[in-house]
Amino acid sequence: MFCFQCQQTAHNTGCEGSAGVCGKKADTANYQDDLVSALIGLARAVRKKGATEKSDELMLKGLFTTITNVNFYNDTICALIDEVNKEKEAIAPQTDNYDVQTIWDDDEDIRSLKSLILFGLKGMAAYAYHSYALEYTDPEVQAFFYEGMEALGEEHTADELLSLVLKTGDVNYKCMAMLDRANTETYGTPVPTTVPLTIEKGPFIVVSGHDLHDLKLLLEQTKDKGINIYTHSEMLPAHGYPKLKAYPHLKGNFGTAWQSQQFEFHNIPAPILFTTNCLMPVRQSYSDRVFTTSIVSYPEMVHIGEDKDFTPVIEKAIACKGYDREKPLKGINGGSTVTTGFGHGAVLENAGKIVDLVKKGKIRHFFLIGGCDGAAPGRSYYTEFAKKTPMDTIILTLACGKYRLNDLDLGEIEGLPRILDMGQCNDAYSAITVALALAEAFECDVNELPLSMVLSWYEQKAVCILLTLLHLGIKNILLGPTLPAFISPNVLDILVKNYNIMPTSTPDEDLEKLLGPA
Ligand code: FS2
Ligand code: SF4
Repeated sequence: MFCFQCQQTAHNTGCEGSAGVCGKKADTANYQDDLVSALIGLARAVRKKGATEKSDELMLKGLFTTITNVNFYNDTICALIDEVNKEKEAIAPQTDNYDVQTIWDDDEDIRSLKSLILFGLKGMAAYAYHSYALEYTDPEVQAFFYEGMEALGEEHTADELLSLVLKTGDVNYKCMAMLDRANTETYGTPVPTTVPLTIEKGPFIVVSGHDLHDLKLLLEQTKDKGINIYTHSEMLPAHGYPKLKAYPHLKGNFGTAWQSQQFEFHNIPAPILFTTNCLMPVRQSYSDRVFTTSIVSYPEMVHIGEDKDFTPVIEKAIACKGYDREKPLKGINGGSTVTTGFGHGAVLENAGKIVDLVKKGKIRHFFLIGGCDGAAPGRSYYTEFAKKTPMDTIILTLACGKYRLNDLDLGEIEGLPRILDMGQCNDAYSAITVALALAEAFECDVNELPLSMVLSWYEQKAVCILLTLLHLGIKNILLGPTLPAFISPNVLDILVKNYNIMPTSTPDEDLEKLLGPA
């Protein structure tokens, strides 16, 4: 095995040997590579003869399956490889697959650029798949999966690959816009919402991952059954959507970000449903309570299939009985509630007020502190950074990295909370929309706004978001806790020269860099 696609890769160079840091075993990693190789074959076939509904679905499913912390189960990966090969043969017989190992063995700059495209496409596939679940598709987005995947199996110059890297960012922007439309048209525009972290007594189910459609189906199936539903990790923003918050048994949020699950789920008296990443290797103390659905799977865990009949999860919740009294859980800074629902709809409703506060000098600066969380000790940087931001600044946040700071009480500026949770990682689209609207209101370039992006990355969705920001010409991004291992020194040099992308250092140093001396 060789894998260096995520932030926690071994020694920040690559996972090799019998298993990765995430717990993915060597044979699983190799099957995932075989799946990518087969998907390149499928892309070649489609580029020759045209796509089918099946090939569209397989491309999204296949790429999503190989994202970090999604799928640990060889049987489902091998079944998917067979399906991809069959579809490829049906479309254009005798089209060759491509051995993705060729990329890992290539010249380091070509490998770096192709990795940016491949990992960006994996992230984008997750967003396209969530849209697809809500019956939203975009032919331009779909076509680019085939174009990008085909290109990975061809020889290209670094310049050609660099333009494909930026095109990945461009198309991902459209993909995130599609998912934003899908979510808001289906569930309503998110509204600011306070979410308790206390678990009420009685049976409950914890729902993790990003798939709002699965959550909605579970809410329907648990209606009036005396079972409460709690979100976990990236599912928290669900509380802001009017059509989801309308369910009275959607009670609150359980725990913090993904990397704490083995500790937080220890002996939990309830089942946990994983709709997407991030699933960690399952510990025995809760292994009879983990359920997977959709793209997620793990050996020996019960998988809820396409019929989405959640009866086994519901029965487990009843059998586990929940806590026998209220369980007051806390955020990592000791807070007992968090807020969410500040997507572009809610924030831009206040656009006039915000512009006014900036003009009056009441708001000096905006920080987007967001992205993935993870286990690296350096990630406490983001908590410290948030705590040190001056009182006349606003923090926009999103994705699971927000658990580092979302229970802090940082006060308000004239009624506007200083921390605004915009949603999941895909709601980076909301942050971009707000930034572009502010640039328009101030009649300036987005890089001239009093706005700094302090981003944390972990898996491949963060890669496609970063590419979108670069495509939009956004400069001076601070990226941590480490730079991606797959970015070669020469490629980094290009990113630094063109975009002034910077690694995070210390909160004090970075705040001074962004705001000037205190
Ligand atoms: Fe967090 Fe994990 Fe959201 Fe990432 S729950 S690191 O998949 O996509 O962000
Ligand atoms: Fe290593 Fe990350 Fe790959 Fe897992 S996904 S094997 S931790 S690089």
